[in-house]
Amino acid sequence: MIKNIFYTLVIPIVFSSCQQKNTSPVKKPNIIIIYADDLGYGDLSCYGASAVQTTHIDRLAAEGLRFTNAYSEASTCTPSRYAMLTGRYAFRNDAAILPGDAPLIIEPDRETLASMLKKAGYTAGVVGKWHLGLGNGSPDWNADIKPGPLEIGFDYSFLLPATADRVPTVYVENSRVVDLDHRDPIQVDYNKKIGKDPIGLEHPKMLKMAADTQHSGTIVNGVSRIGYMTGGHQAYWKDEDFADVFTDKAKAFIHQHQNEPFFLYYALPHIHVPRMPNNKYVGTTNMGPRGDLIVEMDAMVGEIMKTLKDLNLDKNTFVIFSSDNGPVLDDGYGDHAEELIGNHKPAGIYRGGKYSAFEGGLRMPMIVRWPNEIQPGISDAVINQIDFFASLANLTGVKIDRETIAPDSENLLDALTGKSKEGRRVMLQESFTMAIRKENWKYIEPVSKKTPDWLDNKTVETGLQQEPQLYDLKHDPREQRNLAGKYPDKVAELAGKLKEIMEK
Ligand code: NG6
Ligand code: CA
Repeated sequence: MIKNIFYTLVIPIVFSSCQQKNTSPVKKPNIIIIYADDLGYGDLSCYGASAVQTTHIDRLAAEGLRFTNAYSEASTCTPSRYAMLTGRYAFRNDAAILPGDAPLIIEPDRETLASMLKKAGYTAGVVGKWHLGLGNGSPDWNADIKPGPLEIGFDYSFLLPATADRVPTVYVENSRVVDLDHRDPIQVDYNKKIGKDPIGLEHPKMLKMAADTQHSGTIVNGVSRIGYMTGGHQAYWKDEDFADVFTDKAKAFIHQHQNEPFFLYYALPHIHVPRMPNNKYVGTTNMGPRGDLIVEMDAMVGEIMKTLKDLNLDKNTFVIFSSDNGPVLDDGYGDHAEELIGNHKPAGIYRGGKYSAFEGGLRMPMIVRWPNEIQPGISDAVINQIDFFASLANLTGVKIDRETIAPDSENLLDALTGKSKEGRRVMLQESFTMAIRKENWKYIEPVSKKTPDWLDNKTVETGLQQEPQLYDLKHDPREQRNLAGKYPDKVAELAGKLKEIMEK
């Protein structure tokens, strides 16, 4: 474990503002981060959507604090998650979208949200999409898969190892594949076909949904995936069951730990591709699977809130709802997301989406609810998910050595709980380039190539340009007017600040 960590289990100072009359410290809140996948700023009705109704999340917003300037650290999944769990910018680790057989990228001696909260007496669990790698090299899926969440602070894990569109298509509970028949061992390969299982490229007629070349590997549940696998057939998941399976696991964790402070990182696979809602939700919107999955996801949030209420935990549970990166329509499968979008604006007024350096890729829906401490309302404080670490350390009274632990996380507890409108002044943003937001100014670093090859034939606006870009987010939140030519001094200042932070 990292040295120089000083902490205390008693938290009277932090909770002085909410102490009861007898001055005994208030019970630590449970903490739940509900983290959606590829859900955009405009995808919820409480953020202005009308083509989909998200009643449970809207209730969360009505009873909590809804943010308008909240950010994921990156416009893709792995870096956003790395940064949120470690409080460290992901570029420092070179974190990028991982294949499904990548090793764990969080170093075992690095403090995580889970290991930090354990020092305050929390039991930590993760249920859902992981995508931070597992094991040391390419994991042996037939043995103990270590290191994983349990080696970096979690007490329990139930995972979809990478993404639903990547093999292996099996659940991993703690260190083991669930329901694995050892007579049918799993092998995974990201370079070449292995075994006899059909692949999308050779058997397109077997597919429920058309797929692009990158998603034309092994067919599981009628859907071809990225990568190849053989074996493990009994352990295959069924995508349409995700909502029920993850809801059961999350509820079980809450039930089991209802009498102690717990931290649950609930990483929903929704609404990432392949989009395959359960029959209960098919047709609940006119937008096809992408819209229907939003409704399914909303119901999953409702289930968690109901569980908290039933157990009388909802007043003292700090629930954070957000997403890992902006929205995308065509992400490799023929699910008609583009044709059926109608007037719906997945990124709200913002430009770009998933993979983009523009705001649509990074500005996230974010709602917090903790009735004991948070007044309902709307906040425009700038806050990044990377700041959860230092803020929650402050909340729970864990002292962290800022040189080594969560070095890029800012303690914004007052902003997070609505007691202050003051958020971050400076923030880096990652995509296929780097950007920096300082107050209302945003600078995007130029790059030599406009898109990675695999995005060439997609309608994704990456925001990558060969020229520097400078936007005034206050007067031009849609990033339409590049002011780099007009304000070279501002460009130099922000480029300098970006470099300084990156070299720190
Ligand atoms: C991309 C995949 C995309 C998605 C993404 C990760 C291709 C063409 N596209 O490489 O489908 O899986 O990785 O998404 O392979 S994320 O939300 O986990 O970052
Ligand atoms: Ca994502």
